[in-house]
Amino acid sequence: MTWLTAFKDKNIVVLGAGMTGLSCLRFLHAQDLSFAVNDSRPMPFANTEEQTQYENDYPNAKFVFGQWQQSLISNADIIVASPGIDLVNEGLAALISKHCQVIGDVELFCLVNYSRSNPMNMLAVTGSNGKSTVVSLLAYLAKVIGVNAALAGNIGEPILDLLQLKHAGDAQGAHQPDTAIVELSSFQLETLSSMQAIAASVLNLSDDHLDRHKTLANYQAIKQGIYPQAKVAVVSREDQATKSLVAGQETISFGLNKPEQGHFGLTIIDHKQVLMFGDQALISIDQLPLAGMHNALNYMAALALGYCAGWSLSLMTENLAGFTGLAHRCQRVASDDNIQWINDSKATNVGATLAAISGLAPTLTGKNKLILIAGGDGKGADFSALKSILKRDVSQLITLGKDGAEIASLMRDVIQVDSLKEAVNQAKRIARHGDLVLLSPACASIDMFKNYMVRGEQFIAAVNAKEGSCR
Ligand code: UMA
Ligand code: ADP
Repeated sequence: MTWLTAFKDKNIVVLGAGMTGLSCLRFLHAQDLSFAVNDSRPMPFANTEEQTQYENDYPNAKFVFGQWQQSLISNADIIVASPGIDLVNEGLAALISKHCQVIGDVELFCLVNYSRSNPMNMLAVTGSNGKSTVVSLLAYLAKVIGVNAALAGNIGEPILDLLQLKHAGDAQGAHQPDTAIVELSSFQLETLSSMQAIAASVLNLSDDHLDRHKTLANYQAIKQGIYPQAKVAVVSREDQATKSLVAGQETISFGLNKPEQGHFGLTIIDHKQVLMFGDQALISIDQLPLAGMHNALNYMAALALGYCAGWSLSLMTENLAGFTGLAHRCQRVASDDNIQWINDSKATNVGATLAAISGLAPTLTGKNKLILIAGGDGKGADFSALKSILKRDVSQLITLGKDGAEIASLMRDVIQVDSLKEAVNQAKRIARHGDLVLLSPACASIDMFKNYMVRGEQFIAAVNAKEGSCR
């Protein structure tokens, strides 16, 4: 039975009308399937005109907005749930029949992809931090070395759109991606079971999304669910929690020490830290633009995944330096005040902020200070892991947002403010030439901003604004 036969004449309900839901809508419509789209927001579209346009363009879709429709959900044979919808906390799990198949968009992609005679290869990346950096680096390497790959998943590109690309390719004879480079969140992994990736990696693991997953053990188990769906596990020697529990699975590791044959690591040659593959020296990390040991690990993870896909290690290494990183991840903000302003707005959990501080503090010389701006929505995280590094490396902490006070309780003489602009102005007041001001919130932005990009942009705007002063 093909996936399409299994979907024909079934009650299909798509939950959520965001990026994922709309990609499902486009995909199911292209297959001539009928379905409903249910979103609890009264108006998930930009306006009523847009909604009318959708209703006209997709007559086989029934739109139900403003509440979860119980009868729709309890009568569903197949539910395609958007990753951001917490089925348990939203009370939906209790409504769903035990005969209903609950899948995510990535699972639907896999059902379709692997039923084709020439499926796309998949390289899959998860972890608490570094996912977007690693998949973007992989996509960059694929492009420069001539591999026909496309980026998808949690990075903001719904994966079903790759299949549509493939359809369009079929029709028009255009190039289709051979490889899907997929960033997977824990939310997406919860509804995924049919992936057959060439290689997959859990990059690292630290507290995140505990408001939904409740315990670190549960979050870890969900992340670990990526390995049974991959041929090779790419694991970090720096983090036991990333190791594959699949018996006998082929494994390639990466870490900050000298590697064994067939693994990636670091060693010192002529006083320089050099990336190694077994005993083969690849490149010294001072030639690479992404600084910090966390990025050395990211480079190795990307090389290991590309290597599993059969990409030339020497070509990848030659081109590593061409990737200059993503915005809002430890990015320097141009300023003419001799203060180093660093925008790490994407640090939405404790692990990312720890990596930023431990990467940047050693670069300060003499009496120069590190001033940290942190706070926002902590998603239920335990911030206590920050306590010792705050004491060791941070001279002044400025906090804001929903969980700002909790972070402030970790240290003395904290300045607590109500806005990012005020935080920057306080930093301007305190900072002296050569000091470093780091926005690395350890929290999501949604309590105060539309998203982390807007938070980062407001930080840059406040840094460039003329009010406030530095001595
Ligand atoms: N919705 C409800 N009720 C709810 C929650 C959501 O009706 O209780 C509806 C919203 O009204 C909205 C839709 O669901 O219309 C949104 O669905 P969604 O939250 O799953 O978001 P999408 O727009 O589909 O985007 C998702 C990922 N978002 C989340 O997992 C929260 C995107 O990752 C991803 O890029 C996209 O699918 C394509 O794969 C973003 C993200 O923030 C970047 N991810 C989290 C992270 O990285 O920390 C996990
Ligand atoms: P993700 O997609 O997993 O959120 P990003 O690449 O967007 O990861 O980076 C998110 C945050 O994590 C940024 O603040 C970045 O500086 C930090 N970061 C990147 N790689 C790592 C890593 N390997 N370990 C810890 N923090 C990291």
